[in-house]
Amino acid sequence: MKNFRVLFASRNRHKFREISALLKKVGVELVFGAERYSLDVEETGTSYPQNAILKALAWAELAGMPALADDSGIEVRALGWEPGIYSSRLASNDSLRNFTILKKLEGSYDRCCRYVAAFALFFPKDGRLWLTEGYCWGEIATEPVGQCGFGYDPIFIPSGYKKTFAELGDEVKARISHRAVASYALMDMLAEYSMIE
Ligand code: ITT
Repeated sequence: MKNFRVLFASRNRHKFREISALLKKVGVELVFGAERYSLDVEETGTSYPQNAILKALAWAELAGMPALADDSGIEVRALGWEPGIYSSRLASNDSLRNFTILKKLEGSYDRCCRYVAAFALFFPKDGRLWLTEGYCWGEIATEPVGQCGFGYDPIFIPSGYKKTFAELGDEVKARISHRAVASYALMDMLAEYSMIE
């Protein structure tokens, strides 16, 4: 498969690390957008794909190269699947966001949740836009545990495991996370693309 460079349309370095490692295997060299440009795209969409498209288009226009955006979040069943697309806006930092979820779930037996990620890859040269999505089901822990990962990882226990993503570490997350699943679909599309280009 031929190698090519894609701008990662994001200011989140954790996401960048995870997706770079996943897509490196298929010859994609991701360039971290925030390291090159200063851009804050207002997320006015009402769904993950809509917000991912807004980000991919804006960064691709700025950089004049293909741009990949990730819009993601956590959805908690007992909270009516909130915070969802508002996950990064729930509170001002990661520990407060985790605390907010734990507080809202105090005394609740239903701890079911899922991570969702939507990817948008936009090619400004020919206007092609690819969308993929990934889910990862799990449960909300009773307290934050672990040092790995970022965001909600200290309170997210993926289905089939007894530890949080922050305890399980990069290797497990790279196989089963919402971002990994969205990447698998994108890898198939990229493989096809490099065959016809
Ligand atoms: P960009 O929009 O610049 O990419 P962001 O952090 O604002 O960065 P989102 O708007 O997509 O990204 O918000 C996603 C939020 O969902 C993120 O801030 C985390 O709090 C949470 N999240 C998403 N994926 C996660 C993961 O793998 N582990 C932990 N938390 C995650």
